[in-house]
Amino acid sequence: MTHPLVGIIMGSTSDWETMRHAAEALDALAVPYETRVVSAHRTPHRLYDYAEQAGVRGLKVIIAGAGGAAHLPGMAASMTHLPVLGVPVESKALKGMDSLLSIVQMPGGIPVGTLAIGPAGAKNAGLLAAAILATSDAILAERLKAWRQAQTDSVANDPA
Ligand code: RP5
Repeated sequence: MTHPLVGIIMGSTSDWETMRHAAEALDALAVPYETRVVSAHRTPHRLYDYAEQAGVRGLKVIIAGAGGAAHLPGMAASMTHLPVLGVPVESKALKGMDSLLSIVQMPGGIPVGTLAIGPAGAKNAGLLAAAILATSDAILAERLKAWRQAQTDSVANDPA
């Protein structure tokens, strides 16, 4: 088993439909990751343990997705020095604006790199985690460049 380098955490199993896009981006680049449900509100002790142990266990980046009053990314960031990428999950009531604002508006001193609302944000969180890892992994950097080139090559010239 390859040791996970990225931890994908989310506040609820209901977030997986969004967060699976982060996992798929990491799959495409052969970056090992783990997935966990860790709720800031419902399982605060699980969050504390996860964030405290993440660096010691060898994780390099955490991707945290949550919706509504989305405290998970900020709370995780407060308890680890690892880079934390926050994904605002689209909420039913406020379409994810609540998630976005509660993740992005961190006070100075504890950063969370906040992505777009929903699946695009999750996908980009996976790609950004890979890019962070690629700064110290030349083979991964080549895979990432190839992935981006394939994306470029797939864009049609003509809309019809
Ligand atoms: C948040 O509440 C979760 O991140 C999820 O986006 C939202 C709703 O959770 P469920 O009621 O579907 O479990 O904590």
